[in-house]
Amino acid sequence: MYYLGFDLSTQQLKCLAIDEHLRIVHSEVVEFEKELAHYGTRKGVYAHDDVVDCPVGMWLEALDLVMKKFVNSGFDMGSVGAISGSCQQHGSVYWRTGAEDLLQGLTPSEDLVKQLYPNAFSRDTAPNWQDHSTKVQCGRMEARVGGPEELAQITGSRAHFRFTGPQIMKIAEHEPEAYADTESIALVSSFLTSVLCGKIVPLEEADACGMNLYDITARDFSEKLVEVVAPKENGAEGLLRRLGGKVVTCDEPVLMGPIAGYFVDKYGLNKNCKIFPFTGDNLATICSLPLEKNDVLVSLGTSTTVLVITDQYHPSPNYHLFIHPTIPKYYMGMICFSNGALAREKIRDAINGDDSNDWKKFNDAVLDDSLDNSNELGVYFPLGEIVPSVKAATKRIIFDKKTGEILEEKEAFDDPRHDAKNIVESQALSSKIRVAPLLNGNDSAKNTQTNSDPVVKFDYDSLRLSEYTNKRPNRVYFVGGASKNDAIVTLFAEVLGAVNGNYRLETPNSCALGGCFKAMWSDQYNSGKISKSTTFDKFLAENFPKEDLEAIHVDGDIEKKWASYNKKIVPLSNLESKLK
Ligand code: XUL
Repeated sequence: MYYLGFDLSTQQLKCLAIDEHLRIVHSEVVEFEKELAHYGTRKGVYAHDDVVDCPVGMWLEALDLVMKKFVNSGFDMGSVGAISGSCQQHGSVYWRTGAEDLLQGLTPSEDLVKQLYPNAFSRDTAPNWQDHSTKVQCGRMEARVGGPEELAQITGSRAHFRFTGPQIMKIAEHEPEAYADTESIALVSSFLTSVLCGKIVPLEEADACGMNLYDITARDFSEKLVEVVAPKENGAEGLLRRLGGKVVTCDEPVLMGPIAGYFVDKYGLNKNCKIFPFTGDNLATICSLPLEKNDVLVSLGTSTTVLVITDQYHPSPNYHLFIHPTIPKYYMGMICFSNGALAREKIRDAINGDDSNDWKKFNDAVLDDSLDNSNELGVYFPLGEIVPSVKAATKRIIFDKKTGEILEEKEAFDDPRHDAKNIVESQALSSKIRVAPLLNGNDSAKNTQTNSDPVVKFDYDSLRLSEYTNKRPNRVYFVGGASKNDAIVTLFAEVLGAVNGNYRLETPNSCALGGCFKAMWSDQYNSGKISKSTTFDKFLAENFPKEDLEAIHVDGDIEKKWASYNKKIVPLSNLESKLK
């Protein structure tokens, strides 16, 4: 038996197949700009000023094309047991009245695009997550509930341009005819699930948390927010109806249906092949790894993204909380920093004094124990930062090791090698601090509790210092370009201080793979092949091919190092309070 996982991202549609040992056995991809060039997208989107959107027809063509590639490769389509997948988040697809009939009447003699596009849609395009044309709408949503903190409390995020609620508000207002002609609004994830099922299926709950409309604690759409998006006189009930009323929850895997006859007749898929709800790409990423509560995934790309598995609902306007796509009562925290590799590269180049791009000197400095930076701290934000929410700035300080007070601000450290150590340290420290309120206290860290326990302020939180020093991740997983750099990853691991180890791995396929794993677990759970007590995390803990994970060795006395980095928390709070 095989399991398929799709990943409909901005630039491509990928499909992976795994076998029952969770090994990838086949993969196909369709690159939008290259292979579907007649849509004229650049990197998969149309961008005009602050509006960024994607043609829905291109996605339909890509689905047929990727299926054809699978068949042409000789892959045994009849042995696929179940399908799930991952899609770019926040985008919305507008099904026109009568779309369901078109979906149910699909015939294998024509391709999807011919049968559905544009007839099945009241808009040709779906807003893309890079769109930033909804400032006015975001303002209204926050104002309706009392501000960004209140909106984050309800929906897990403050208002964001790309989130679906503000996007729908704009469309309802600017395109009233298209809106009136819309029977059902899908997220990209529920759109693709619907096409595969040949019927319109509900939104998936975890991905619905990326809309600014879903009340995470009440686990229902927020009436207030639905009303602000489509005011009563304009059809708030109509919006709820268009959203399908209820989402499909993530408490248990819910079968969305067997695959549509179209795919059976055309590509030889088994008529019993099951479709399970697709989710958002970041949510699928956490399904691609054996992540448990308090585990943290650090993606060291151009920017740094930190994902955390938590049972603590502690929202903040500075990050996002989503319902976990596969584990009941858990959430996924997503912290997106804007500064990452770019900022480190600037310092690397300054130390090298040339543009060789060589990391040797930078890395030597990062790992140099004789380079004493115990009373130094630096923040390096060549781009405006999201967390903390401040303008572009670089600041270096010398602080009092006893009190954490800032003694001196410096234009430069005497030796630029200090910047190398300080940037990696402060980037990691910032991650550690933002993750802490989402972690459970950890007994093994109790001995580091200090007698004086001052209140420290970060972002919207004023918490006791011990709230930061007593919280350690269970495991930390590193992915992304800079995770290959031993020096950077080792220092990050030291500062984050995981209790049960640090790992790194290459994840070119993580979103699609998360879809495969979800499909396999859902199928086995639903068919009784595994017991109902085999939750998704247990399933992966037992079955994940562990040889794919590389353990990161952290030298020396971890507890001592952990304690020394904790001494920088108060000074960092003082330093951040000076940024605007
Ligand atoms: C997440 C986000 C992006 C897209 C990329 O909030 O907007 O990561 O999901 O596809």
